[in-house]
Amino acid sequence: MVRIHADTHHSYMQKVLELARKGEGYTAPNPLVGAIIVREGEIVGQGFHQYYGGPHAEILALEEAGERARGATLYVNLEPCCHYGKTPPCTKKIIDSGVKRVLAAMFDPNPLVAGKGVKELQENGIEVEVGLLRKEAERLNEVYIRYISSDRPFVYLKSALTLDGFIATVTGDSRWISNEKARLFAHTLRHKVDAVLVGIGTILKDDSALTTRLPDGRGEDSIRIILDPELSIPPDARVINQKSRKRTILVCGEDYDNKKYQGLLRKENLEILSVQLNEEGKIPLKALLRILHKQGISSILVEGGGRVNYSFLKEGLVDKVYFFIAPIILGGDDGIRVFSGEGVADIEKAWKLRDVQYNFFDDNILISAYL
Ligand code: AOF
Ligand code: ZN
Repeated sequence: MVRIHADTHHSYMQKVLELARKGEGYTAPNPLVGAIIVREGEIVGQGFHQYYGGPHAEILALEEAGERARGATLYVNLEPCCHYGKTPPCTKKIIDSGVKRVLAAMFDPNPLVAGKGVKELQENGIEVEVGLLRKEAERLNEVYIRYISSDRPFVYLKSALTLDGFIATVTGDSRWISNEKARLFAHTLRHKVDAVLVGIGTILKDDSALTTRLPDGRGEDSIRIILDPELSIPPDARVINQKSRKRTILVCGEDYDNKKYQGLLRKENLEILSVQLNEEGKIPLKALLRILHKQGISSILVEGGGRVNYSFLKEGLVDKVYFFIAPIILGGDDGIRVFSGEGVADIEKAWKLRDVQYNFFDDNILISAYL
């Protein structure tokens, strides 16, 4: 028997995670999955899940390996599936291939799989181990895990701040706080998520298009969601008039202005979602997220403004934040705060972030963290 050093297992699984990441922006609401088949120290097959509804990573790797899969080890970042979805179960293909051993980074939280995939492999004489680089694998699929095991999408919140914590001046001017490199990164976030969400204030102020703009036309647009309780969007706003493969969802209260509603309905690619407003006349966020989850939206990027940001924070609906801090000072008390509203009185009650990371984009700092 060839003994494989633990470091080697790690580096294969690392490669699996890198492969999986290539599907970012294309597989949702399905997971990011990579697979490698190793036989006597040689990679004989590899694959990753490339797009929603497409072949699973394991299948692509097995196809490449062919007969060489016999007696080999399969490395995969998610427990192989054992159910019929858009594609047939991977477990069956793995068993038929003659693979001897499967190393999976994590169990699949999908209730249709959840341990049953591993069990089936074991019952067919395949040696299975789960847990190698589990933490990294869970991070990679944080969106999928949230989506499949709760009733709301994974929520990212992104903002560009001055050194004194403002997202705009008192007049609402916010162009540009962060530098170009930081803004480019922000567009990769839009590519990554299923939907971006802003309040109507941001549209009225900036006339944002909310599309994904990366060099050479790369990157997918995401669905654009605008919280507009009183349906006050101007009919010529860019966000509801541009060409995009993805739709725009306007969320408003039930007693909208009917004439305007009818006019807007005629716009291509625009969907109006009316919901019962809460006592404060605001869109009930939890209920909205449930509706979006039902529509298959697995991740959302909240991009402000200050009041929308704070509502998400207060209701405990933010999973991860990205703050770009620019070395700019506005001064004074009157600018627009990133979380605008009445804050907490004691430090003890403050929101505390964990797993904080710092990245530098020239003179801008990106702080990313979980709540
Ligand atoms: C993927 N890609 O590489 C793996 C997945 O409808 P289906 O057939 O594509 O099945 C989706 C489920 O399959 C998904 O929720 C997860 O449980 C499992 N594994 N999915 O899209 C893959 N390995
Ligand atoms: Zn599968």
